Parts: sequence; structure tokens; C-alpha cells
Amino acid sequence: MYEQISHSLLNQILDDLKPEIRSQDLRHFYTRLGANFYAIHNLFHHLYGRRDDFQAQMLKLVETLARQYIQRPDALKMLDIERENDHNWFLSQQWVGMALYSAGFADNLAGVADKTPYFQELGVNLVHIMPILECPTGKSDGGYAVSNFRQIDDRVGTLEDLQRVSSEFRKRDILLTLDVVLNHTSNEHQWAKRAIAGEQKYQDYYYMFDNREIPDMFEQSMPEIFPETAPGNFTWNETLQKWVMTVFNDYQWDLNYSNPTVFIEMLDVILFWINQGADVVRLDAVAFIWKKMGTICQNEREAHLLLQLMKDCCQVTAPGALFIAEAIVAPVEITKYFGEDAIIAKECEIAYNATLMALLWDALATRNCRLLYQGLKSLPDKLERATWLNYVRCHDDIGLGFDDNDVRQVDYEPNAHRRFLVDFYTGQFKDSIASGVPFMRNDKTGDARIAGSLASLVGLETAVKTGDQKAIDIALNKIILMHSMIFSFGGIPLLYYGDEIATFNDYSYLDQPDKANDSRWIHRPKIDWLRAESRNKQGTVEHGVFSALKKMIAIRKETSAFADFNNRQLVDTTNPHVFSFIRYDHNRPSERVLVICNFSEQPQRIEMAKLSAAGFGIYGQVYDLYSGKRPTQFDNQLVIQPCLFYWLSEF
Ligand code: OTU
Repeated sequence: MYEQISHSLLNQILDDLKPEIRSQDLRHFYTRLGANFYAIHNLFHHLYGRRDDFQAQMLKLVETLARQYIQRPDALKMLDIERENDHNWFLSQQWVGMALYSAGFADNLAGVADKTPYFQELGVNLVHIMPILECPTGKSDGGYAVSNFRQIDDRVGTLEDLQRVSSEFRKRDILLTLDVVLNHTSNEHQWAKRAIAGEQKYQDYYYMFDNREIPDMFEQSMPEIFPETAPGNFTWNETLQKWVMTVFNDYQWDLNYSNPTVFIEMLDVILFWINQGADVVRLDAVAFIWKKMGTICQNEREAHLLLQLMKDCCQVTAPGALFIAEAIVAPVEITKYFGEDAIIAKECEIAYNATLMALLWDALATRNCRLLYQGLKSLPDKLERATWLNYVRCHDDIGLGFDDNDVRQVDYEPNAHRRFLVDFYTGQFKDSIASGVPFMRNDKTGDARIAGSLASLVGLETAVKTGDQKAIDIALNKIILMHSMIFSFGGIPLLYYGDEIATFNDYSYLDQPDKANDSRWIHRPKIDWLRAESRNKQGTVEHGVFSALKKMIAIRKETSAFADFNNRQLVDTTNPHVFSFIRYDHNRPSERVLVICNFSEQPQRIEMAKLSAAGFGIYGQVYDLYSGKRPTQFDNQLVIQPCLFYWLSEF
């Protein structure tokens, strides 16, 4: 795109660049800047064009990009070029992720580096290390209340440790994912401290008000994120004598992105960690970064423009790095975080598939797939060159963020249905052996979310305690079934640490005052490595899960139909307990896999004729990639064991 105004501005900015920048070899940088400048200028102007200092801010932005480019290690610059030449690299089925807390997984970063062989053993080659930056003790929100964006927390390790992790990973082709908490800082961050000390510059980094007038107006339309522990969206600061916007906990101050300095600071932070070797950056709470009175202050158009701008800027300095959007919002809103267009309005390459996650838990509780089908049918197509992060559990709660229309469509009443699911997973519903706990019950809205480890939510904890072998087997199948879905659906599967060895709830958080009121800590375990050894011992639950996951991962990597190129087609088997879809190789559509999942605790059957109608198995025999055998058939019907699955292929 060539446009005079932006081009002459670019010329001027290049002239104004500091001499130490101009003297560098910036060939690739200039090419990328030229290619992206029209978009960058446009977006920056849209957001900040009315300011007198617009041009100066624009120069500062370009200088930031150049400075970080100069600091980017050569090896990473080469990787950028490789990835530019193979821009679909992350859509391949070879990627399998795991998210972990370094302290819970292996004491600290050095421990994570030492444990690298464990990832290889399982087949994991993308590791999301949960927040590692400095946080106040106690008021840390599990690392999401950062007090220094450039300093690794002492308890986690040092920059050298991270470099060791990064080089161990790089040697083994494991991608490193790090967090950048965009929406807020800790109230103990330097910026907050200087704001409290009275510096106007830093007060302008946040949203602050002298009285309740504006906060009250905001509150009329803003929901509460942590209603039990942090009601309201503003906190009174005694020293400042002001109300500070605090959407999450009262010690997490929302950053004000209507100030371009904030944008540039945070972009600089992103580029800093990308230069430390992060292949992927998880952008936390992206839905919240723009506040507009009279709205829920989530998913605002400007939030999207900010993300597009961040993407375009990273494209200039470090085009090999990817963004993950953490936007746990309504299904129709989530896909928007990929951007509107892969070329001219791109945002994040990857987004959490919170919709699929919640729908899977629904199918498991109801033992039918009606809402799963309905919800996925209404999920808008995602952008090309973008992919889902498919997960079963993560460090957060399970929010039941279905679209109410979808819920009604399959004849449930939305509120009653959500109440049922919370009751089911917290073991209140009759016959349920799930042992989850509620998270953030909101008495005003009747809303609640669910916390608990995967193994405990599927009933394994209870089954093991009561020694009920049949229930143990069903629960193990459920863990395997849920993973079979995320491995085959299309997108990058993201395991949650501990789930691969069926880790139960950890109740120790209840004895720790700074954690006791946040039930998400029930599923942020400390790995018991002695217990993990049992993964090598046949007959143990650890072995049952670990070996199944390992096998599925190996098969996934060899099955090109599992790559993510919008190559999925839902199949209606007419059996409501069974969910089915076809995946096909986008280059060779005849190479297909038919996925069939039984979400009920009874064996299910489907007519072979239904498969033929879907165009499957007409010409040859079918066999199951997972077991390597022909699937069980009886009376012209395919039989699927309770809570198990097939990955059928033709030969
Ligand atoms: C994210 O969470 C993090 O994953 C949480 O661990 C943090 O507490 C939170 O941000 C604040 O930093 O913002 O877009 O329901 O799903 O708060 C979604 C709770 C988020 C989380 C939600 C989420």
C-alpha cells in the first residue's frame, strides 16, 4: 500500500532517527517497516491522532521498534526469516503444547530446564511457562499482578535461567511461550508507586478519579470479574485520594491505553521478551484493554485496533513471533481476536478455544452432544493463517460461556442448565462423583464458575478413594476422550501440567491465607515426581493416562489431516451421545480421518450406513489409527466403548 501522507511522515521519521540507530545495518528492518508503515500509521493515528504530540509519539514508536531490532540476537533474526518464508509453520499438526507453573512443575526455571527430557518423552514441543515476572508476595494473582515487567521473580529464577531454558528448548525444537500481562500492573509497580507519589505522568498511565461520579457511571454497565473477592471495578486509594480502576483484584490497576506512552511501553515489554527467546507471547486479558463508558468494557473496537497495531509493530521487529489471545469471552467475540483479515487487519495468530472447552465439559456432564454440535455450528469461521489453542483444563476456572441462544436451541433453559453443570461438577448433583468446587459465585446474578483438576472433575479422585474399579476405568476413559478431542479437532492442543499423570485436586491452598479465597489454586498443583514415576508402571492410573496421551500425540504428529487448514466437517451420526467429524488433508483431500467420540457411559452404536452416507469407508476397509485395529462392528453397526473414541482411517 502506497500513500503519500504516511510515506512523507516515514521519510521524516527516518531523518529524525537518532544517529546510533541510523548507523546500524537495518536492511531487513527498513523493508519490513516500509511494508507495514501505512497500517501502523493509520492505526496509531486512529487511536492517538488528535493529540498535539502525535508526531513525536510516532517517532518514539519507530525508535522503539528499531532499538529492539538492533538488540535482537542474530540467531533469532535468522529464525524470523525462516518463518517468513514458511508462514504457515504453526498450523502444522506437529505442535503439541503444555502450560505449567515453573514452581509447581519443577520448583523454578532451572528445574524446568532440567526437566526438558520429560516434554520430549511425552511429545510436547510448545511449553507455556506461566508468569515468571516479579510480583508482590501474597498479592500476586498467580503471577498476573506484575510489579516489574523486566525482572524475573527471585522465587522463579534469573534471566540466565531463562536463557538456559530457551537454549535447551531451541536445541530440541520446543517453542517457548511467555506471558505479557497487558491489561494491568500490580499496585506495587514503579509506575503505580510514582503515581501514588504524585507524578502526573504516571497517574496518566492509569484510570483515576477524584470522586464517584465517573466510576458510578462505568459501574452501571460493567460486570464484576471477581465478585466474591473483588466486588466493583474501582478501588479507593487513601494516599492518592482517588478512585483507581481495578477490574480484576483491587491490587491490579488497569492500564490506560488511551495514553500512547502506555502503548509504547507495553510494546517494548513484548519485544523485550521476544528478544529473550519467546517464540510465542500469551497476551493476557486482551478483551479488557479498552474502556468505554456505557459498555461492558470488553471487546471494544479499539481493543482490536490496539492488537492490530501491536501485531504490525512486531511484524517489523520480530516477524517470527506469534501472539496468543487470551480472550475468554462470548463465542462470537473470540474469533474476532484473530483479526478481520490475515493481511490487512491481523491480530493474534492463536486464540484460546474457550468455546470448545466449555462445550466439552457440557457433553461429558449431560452425556450427550446436542449443545456441542449446536455451539460449534454457530462458531464463526476463523481467519486463515490463524489457529485455535484447544484445551481441556488450564490454570483458570471453567466458565460456562455458551451462547444462550445455542442453549435454548437445544431445549435447555440457560440459567437452569448452567446451575446443573455447576452442581454436577461440584458433586452436588445426584450420582455425580465429580469433586470440583465453585469459583466466584455471584449472588447478584446467580452466576458461578467451576474449579478443580481434570482428574477430580471426571470423578477419578472419588473413584480411587472408594476403590471402585469400574468407576476408575470410566474416569480414565473420560480423561483420554477429552484429550482425543483436542488432539484431533484442529489447532494446537494445550495440555495442562499434571493432567498427563491424572493429578488430583490440591487442597493445601485452603491453609494459605493469601490463596484460600481463590479456589483456582485447587488445580495449580505441585508435581509429585515420585508419583510421576508410576507413569512407567502398567496398571497405575498415571500409566493409563500418560501412555495414552503419549500415543495419541505420536499419532497426531504423523497424521497430516490433523493440521489446521479449515479442513473439518461435522458429521451427524443421529446418535445424540456420539460426536463425530471428518478431518482431511488439505493437499490430498482423499486422506481422511473420521473422529467418533462417545460421551456416554454406555456403549453406543452407529449404523455403518451413516458412515457411508458421510462418504466414509465406501471403497475400502476402515481401521482405527489409535488401536491399529479394525473397529468393533456388530450387526452392521459400529460399536464405541463407553467414553472412548475412534480415529478411523481408510485403507
Ligand atoms: C486472566 O484471566 C488470567 O488467566 C487469570 O489467571 C488472571 O487472574 C486474570 O486474567 C487477570 O490477570 O482475563 O480474558 O475467569 O478466565 O479473568 C479472560 C477468570 C481473563 C479468567 C479471566 C481471564
